[in-house]
Amino acid sequence: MAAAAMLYLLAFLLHCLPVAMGQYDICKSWVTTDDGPSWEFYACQPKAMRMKDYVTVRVDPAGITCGDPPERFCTHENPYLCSDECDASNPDLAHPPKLMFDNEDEGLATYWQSVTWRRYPEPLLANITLSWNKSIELTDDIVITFEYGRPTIMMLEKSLDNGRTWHPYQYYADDCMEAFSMPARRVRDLSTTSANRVLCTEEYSRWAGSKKEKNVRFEVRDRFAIFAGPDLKNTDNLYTRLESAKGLKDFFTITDLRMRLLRPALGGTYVQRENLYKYFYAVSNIEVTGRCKCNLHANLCTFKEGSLQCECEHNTTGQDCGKCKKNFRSRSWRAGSYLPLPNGSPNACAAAGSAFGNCECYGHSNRCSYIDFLNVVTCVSCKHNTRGQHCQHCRLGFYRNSSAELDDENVCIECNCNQIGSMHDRCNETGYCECREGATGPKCDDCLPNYYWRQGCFPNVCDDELLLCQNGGTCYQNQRCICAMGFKGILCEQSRCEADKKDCDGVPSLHSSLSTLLLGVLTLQLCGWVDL
Ligand SMILES: *[C@@H]1O[C@H](CO)[C@@H](O)[C@H](O)[C@H]1NC(C)=O
Ligand SMILES: *[C@@H]1O[C@H](CO)[C@@H](O)[C@H](O)[C@H]1NC(C)=O
Ligand SMILES: *[C@@H]1O[C@H](CO)[C@@H](O)[C@H](O)[C@H]1NC(C)=O
Ligand SMILES: *[C@@H]1O[C@H](CO)[C@@H](O)[C@H](O)[C@H]1NC(C)=O
Ligand SMILES: *[C@@H]1O[C@H](CO)[C@@H](O)[C@H](O)[C@H]1NC(C)=O
Ligand SMILES: [Ca+2]
Repeated sequence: MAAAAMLYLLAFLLHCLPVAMGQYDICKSWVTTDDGPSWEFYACQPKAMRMKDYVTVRVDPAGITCGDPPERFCTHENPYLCSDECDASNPDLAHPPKLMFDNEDEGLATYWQSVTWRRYPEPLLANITLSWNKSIELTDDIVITFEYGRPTIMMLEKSLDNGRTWHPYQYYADDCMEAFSMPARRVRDLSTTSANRVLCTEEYSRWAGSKKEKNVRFEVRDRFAIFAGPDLKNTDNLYTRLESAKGLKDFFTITDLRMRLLRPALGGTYVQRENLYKYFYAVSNIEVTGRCKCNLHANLCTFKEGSLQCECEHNTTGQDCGKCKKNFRSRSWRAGSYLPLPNGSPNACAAAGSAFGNCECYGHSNRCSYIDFLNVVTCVSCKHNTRGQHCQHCRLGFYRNSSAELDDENVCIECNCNQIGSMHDRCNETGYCECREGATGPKCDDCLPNYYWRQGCFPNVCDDELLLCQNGGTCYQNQRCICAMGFKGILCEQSRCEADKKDCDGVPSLHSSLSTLLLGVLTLQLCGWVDL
């Protein structure tokens, strides 16, 4: 909360400073032109922040944190003095995950610690997952500080969709070929076309003494330096590249980070089975520096109800200012742009009926056209399956989504009428299609009672009620009777008259019903066996 107040103060101060002070710091300013005073708008972004203050953390698997039950451990420097203790129930000896994000007093490292590798040779694996529930653009290196030695193998993964999907971000190993079958590379050696390459580095995994080298980095600065020069002075070129190189901005954008710790520090030698108390992970700090992604529509980002949120300007709204405010949707939403330098383009949302003729298109079109002979302005090329002067109707074959507003991308739902069962592919306002004879259901993909489905609905030939198969025949899928030996006809109502006349004579006597008798007689007559 104090941080939020600070930000407000900072932003307030910035408003009083001239534009030239920082790049993209302010979203608008009150300027006086020949036409009088008015607002001028600019692309803007929030200040970079220490993101560890807003993170939620999860450590997996359950039971990986040391101290429950209490256990002893020792260090690579002092491998035979295993007197250190981790005890979750004693605040002085506990090492919970939150100690990766605290503010440390000078010289006193506080850290999360894992259990020791007592299950060797089963691998000692741990995941540390950081979630912000907000997209963040990295502006500086991610620095992970390990006490008692850095892992010999680990990898960094990131998510851009709040943890639904994950992607490798960087691989770390003392031997990249052996661990990941990847050649070792250094970020410093990347070029302008490979600045967003995912690589394996050996720089942070070799044993160098646990006190000397504690940090594992994800190098954001070195990647920026490819465009902005070694001292990061040429920010114009960096911003130009971020805007124009496909996928580059997204590469530095995250909502979640995951450290997959795959093998602990070994102290520069092989695993010594007789002393497994010195193998474990201990992380004292995770520094993530970045800014809220607000699509260049906000210069403030505040911590509200447990999550970071952009304070959107330019009449945009949403956590990332990712859409236009209600009544400001006369053209499609667009992110602001760093270009042209130095102030960028705000790409603000426009009110219906302003600046844009008088034509509301509910955000489904960003072009209007004047039709001279009708004297109307009409939206051109309505998207999202809409049509009409204001893109206010659904295209044929679509119907209105009753739970969506007119300016929602999902406003029109496809009818999806069954091609065979329905008359055409249009449907009514509730999505019901018009069915052919015998078909039913909203999409006409079912049959009415007494009809069966076979490339469309056909009336039953036989069933268990009115259209019974006769003479011991059985009804096959309502499509035909399978007749007993000696009978034929749609309902097996006819006797097969074969050479032996006795067979035919026998038929009527087997059945008592009059109708059967008559049918039998009829059949016999047709066959020419009986002269009436
Ligand atoms: C760590 O996360 C990965 C997915 O990113 C998963 O496959 C793996 O099982 C997890 N490991 C542990 C120890 O939870
Ligand atoms: C994530 O942020 C959104 C928008 O601020 C909020 O509605 C939601 O409750 C948050 N989810 C969690 C798990 O914090
Ligand atoms: C946003 O809408 C307000 C009216 O509510 C208007 O005064 C302001 O100029 C608009 N801002 C932009 C960037 O269009
Ligand atoms: C209807 O609109 C709502 C709101 O946008 C959306 O969540 C839902 O998926 C839409 N329904 C269909 C069937 O597309
Ligand atoms: C659409 O058709 C179905 C089935 O014929 C009917 O129940 C429904 O009332 C119709 N909806 C409208 C809005 O006409
Ligand atoms: Ca700490």
